[in-house]
Amino acid sequence: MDEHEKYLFDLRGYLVVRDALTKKQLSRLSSTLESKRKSGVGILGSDRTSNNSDTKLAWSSPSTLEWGGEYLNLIDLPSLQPYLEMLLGKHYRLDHDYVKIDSENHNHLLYLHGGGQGAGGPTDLVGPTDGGQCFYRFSNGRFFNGLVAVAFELDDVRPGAGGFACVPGSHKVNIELPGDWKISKTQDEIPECVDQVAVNAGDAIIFTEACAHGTIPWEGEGERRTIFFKYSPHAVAWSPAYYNSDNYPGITENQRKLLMPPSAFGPASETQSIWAAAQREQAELLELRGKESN
Ligand SMILES: O=C(O)CCC(=O)C(=O)O
Repeated sequence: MDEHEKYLFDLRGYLVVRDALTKKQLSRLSSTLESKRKSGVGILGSDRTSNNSDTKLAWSSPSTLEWGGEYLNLIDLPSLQPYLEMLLGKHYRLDHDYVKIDSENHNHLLYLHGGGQGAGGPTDLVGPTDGGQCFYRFSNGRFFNGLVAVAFELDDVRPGAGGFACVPGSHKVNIELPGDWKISKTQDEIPECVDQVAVNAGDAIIFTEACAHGTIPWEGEGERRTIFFKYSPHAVAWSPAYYNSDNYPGITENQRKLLMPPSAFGPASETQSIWAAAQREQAELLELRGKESN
């Protein structure tokens, strides 16, 4: 992350990393997604507030990581790692991931959410309290972010088409976003302070969830397919559920670290044995519950 990028991220709350994905990665991610859609998979990953089962609450949210291959490579993509480390600190973790499709048929409202210092207000979509988990600040020469999103774009998003939008600079604002600016049903209703961010397929938008942002109703051709991977510092979680790295055979040691649940130590070597013990205990508990119910 060079000096210009640091300046722009601090100024605006987001950055576009051009060609974050190679052509090969883009094509593999896209074809896996299409084959999943064809096979009728309903939920394309999740923000981990939805679960597959009642018995394994912490570890059962759907994830695009279950699709393997290039989706696993997104966990610690080399083109993004330096940015994430600069924005989140050395030890950070993947909090949740999902795919979102914008098209004529999925024509979302622009619902601006987030906002620095809890400026989204008490009913903010990013958290029902004050949005405090999605903090942003820059002090002592470094960035602090509660949740950093990476939006991998699989399609071109032309100016005026729709897609990611934000109120640049709002990650530092101290006043709640005016209520009548939060929701726009059509592009004509969008307040002037909102910027639409045009991108090419393969680009990634990195943004802090502290920046008031949302999706502009789609008026482009075809679809906008976006894969979101969202990261937090090691001790912070947005999602109430977390990953079980054992679900993804073949992942690297570094990827395993990034899937660790939140803790004060994060994926430091001291914590690995505690996490392994917690996993063993969970497995034992589930086995006992299984025996009880038989
Ligand atoms: O469509 C987008 O890029 C914005 C998504 C969004 O609002 C979010 O990730 O919280």
